[in-house]
Order: sequence, then C-alpha cells, then structure tokens
Amino acid sequence: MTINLDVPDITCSHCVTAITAAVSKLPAVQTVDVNVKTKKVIVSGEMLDDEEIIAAINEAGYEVTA
Ligand SMILES: [Cu+2]
Repeated sequence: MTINLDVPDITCSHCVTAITAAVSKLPAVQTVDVNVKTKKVIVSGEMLDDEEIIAAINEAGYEVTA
C-alpha cells in the first residue's frame, strides 16, 4: 500500500532528509519519497498506519495538511 501526504512546508533538501529519516524509522515503512516540487510525501509499506506516519512528520517539525 502507499500513503500520499501533503506537507506544504517542504522547501529544500534539508526538509527532504529530515522527513525521510523520521518516516524511515517506522517499522512498517518500506520506501519514503519526499518531493520538494510537489510538496508531497509518498510512503509505501505493509500495514501502514497513517496516524503514526503523520506523528513522525509532525515530530520532525512539519505539518501535514492532507
Ligand atoms: Cu528545508
């Protein structure tokens, strides 16, 4: 499965690195794609918990809008 999230505050490669690191730590996550242009985070894995992913992104300092 994949989860698609909008994170409007993604502005540079630092943001990409921070969000990728935070989300990659979650055990169910297989891949994390953070796109600076579209400001989207696309997460793939088995049995993903979107609440958990959103919490990890929030902890990294970013808000998820959708
Ligand atoms: Cu940045």
